[in-house]
Amino acid sequence: MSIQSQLDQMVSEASPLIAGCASLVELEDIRLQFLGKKGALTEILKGLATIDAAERPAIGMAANQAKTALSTLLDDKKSELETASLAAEMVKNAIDVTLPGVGTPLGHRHPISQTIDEISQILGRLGFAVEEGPEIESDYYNFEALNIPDDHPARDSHDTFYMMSGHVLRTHTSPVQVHVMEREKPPIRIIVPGRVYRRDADASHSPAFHQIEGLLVDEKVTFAELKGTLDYFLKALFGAKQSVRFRPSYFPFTEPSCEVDVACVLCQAKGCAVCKHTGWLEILGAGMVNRNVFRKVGYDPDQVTGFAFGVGVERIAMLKLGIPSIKLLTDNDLRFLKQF
Ligand code: 2NL
Repeated sequence: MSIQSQLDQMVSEASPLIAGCASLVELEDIRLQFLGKKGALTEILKGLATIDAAERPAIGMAANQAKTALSTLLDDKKSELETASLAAEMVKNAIDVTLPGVGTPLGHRHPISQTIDEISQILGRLGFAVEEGPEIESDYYNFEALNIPDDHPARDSHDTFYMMSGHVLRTHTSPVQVHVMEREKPPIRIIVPGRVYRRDADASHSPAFHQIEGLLVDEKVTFAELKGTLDYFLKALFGAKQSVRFRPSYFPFTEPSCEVDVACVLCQAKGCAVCKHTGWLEILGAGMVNRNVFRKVGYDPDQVTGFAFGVGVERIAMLKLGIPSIKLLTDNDLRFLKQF
């Protein structure tokens, strides 16, 4: 068979193989089979030796044409297969942008902060503005200005943290109210939330805890307004049906003074371990601001009167959330805190 015919035969044999080829690996095999070093074309060209020298250029050209024709078919098929494989890959790895995203887990405020927020919100509705102040105070602002005598047991170093400088860690937030009264004239209507310190540590006492105190000073403020304010506050906090009672008490900074109880929120006043079978829980202390406190800040006690109250935040949080131990609020165990 002439070389030309062999070349024609090679092309017509290879063409349908290339066209029907389904993978790049298979296509490479076909290329080697026909155009590789030991392929069909090389075999055919061995026959050139027996050909007349004058005819060789024409045959050479025909061989090149056959090679180019196959190369073109192979290259076209190769890019066709590559395009198809890329398209398949893209379908397989397609991202569905309409799927819901993976959410970032959200934290929340600590139950103590939640309780301070709720109390501030309730008293805010009555016009009380939030004030804050330093946790380190002089003896004057923590005790003296509040009519707490030099020999009062609260001043004992067993109850109060004293610093080398003679300053104290505030034992209540009252010094903030003293600063506000020194700075501003009545009417005053503020609440002061914050951290306070006492040398106590047992199952129900922590050396650092939170308090909110309230102070209202104006002309002709009466004990009736104290009662109305605290009754509204406790009913807003524990529910409209909540029973509230006022008992006489004593604080150096108020006169007269009282303590306020709510019917036990855990046993509905039936009697339980938390209310020590009395049916009542002591929830805050209050009173009419002592005239001596007004004198210290330069107010005339014949011109202004006022009431003040103090409430422990941990105790409110424990009652509202049904938490049995104060330690749970300070241990920062997320398994516990996440419940609220
Ligand atoms: C309690 C008692 C109370 C006050 C705090 C106060 C502040 C000023 C003047 C007068 Cl500047 N009083 N604060 C008054 C009565 C009671 O707290 O048992 N707290 C947990």
